[in-house]
Amino acid sequence: MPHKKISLIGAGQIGGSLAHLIGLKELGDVVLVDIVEGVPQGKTLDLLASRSMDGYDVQFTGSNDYEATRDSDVVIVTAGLPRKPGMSRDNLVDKNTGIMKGIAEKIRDLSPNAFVIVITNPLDAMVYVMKKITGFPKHRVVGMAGVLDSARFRAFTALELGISVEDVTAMVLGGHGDDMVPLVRYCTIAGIPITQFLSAGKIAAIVKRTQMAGGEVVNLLKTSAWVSPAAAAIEMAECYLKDKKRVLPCAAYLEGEYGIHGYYFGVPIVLGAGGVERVIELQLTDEERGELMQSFARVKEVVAAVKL
Ligand code: TXD
Repeated sequence: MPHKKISLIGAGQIGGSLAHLIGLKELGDVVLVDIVEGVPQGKTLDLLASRSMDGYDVQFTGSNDYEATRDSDVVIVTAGLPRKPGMSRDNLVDKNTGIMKGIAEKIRDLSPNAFVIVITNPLDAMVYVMKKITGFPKHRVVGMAGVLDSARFRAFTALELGISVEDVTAMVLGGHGDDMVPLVRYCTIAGIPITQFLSAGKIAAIVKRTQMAGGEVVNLLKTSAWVSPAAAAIEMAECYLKDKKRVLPCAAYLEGEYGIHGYYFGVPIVLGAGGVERVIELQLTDEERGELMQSFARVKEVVAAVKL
């Protein structure tokens, strides 16, 4: 069986981690593309050398020419400017929209059958740009945010309780912004509701820390996180490549679900070989729905700033 071809547009912090994880999991051959000369080529050489120690055989190619991505099965996009301290994700919309449009045209022309995962911020707007410019069907363009945000909620809960993160489940929906919505009712420890372990105050503190977790890292690192975003996107890519049909929170294109039409928004989906195979509509309380609509209002504002 020939290896799948996975192209990574953006060979920066997240791009490099994506490439290494793809190798370790032997998900496919990797093409790294960046505008900075030497970066994809240098990271490729480094990755090629790691194969014998990590015991995997995939090919890595680094290029500044998108031609190297032709006929990709999966394309993961991190190209764009990350946040600096004091910047909101929305501050990136103008610059990253221009970058995303150019990339989307290349993906449309070179890999018309690819499954595309967008990571670049502001995520809900950038994945929207990707779909509009490529013209790909909604099941083949998805945004990575909720898997990372839910992982952060799980990490903070596990730390608070001194338990394995493996037994914590969480569902963080909505836009990838400070008003994202951790649905506490759907967060459990080994199936037991989190409310049986933590007070309302402690849970509220974890919700707040989750919502601000991206900025917490930026303030410390002076740039965005990269290990956990890469791990989240690879979890999604693996679902597609191995037809795992997992239920994950992702930015999916809605056409009436949750009362939303024509936008990307973080919702639970079934992710398999058909891409976004299904959007799952949860039964929500009025309070939960209100929080989600508040988050959606923010998404609409950011998308309104996009000039296609
Ligand atoms: O959960 C999420 N979705 C977020 C996303 C989590 C963390 C980071 N988030 C965003 O991902 C972040 O705000 C940025 O918008 C992207 C990428 O973050 P990263 O930390 O990887 O940024 P880098 O290290 O600056 O890498 C971006 C690379 C860099 O090497 C540029 O030279 C390259 O993108 N770049 C391009 N490559 C190809 N083509 C074009 N046009 C281009 N423009 C820039």
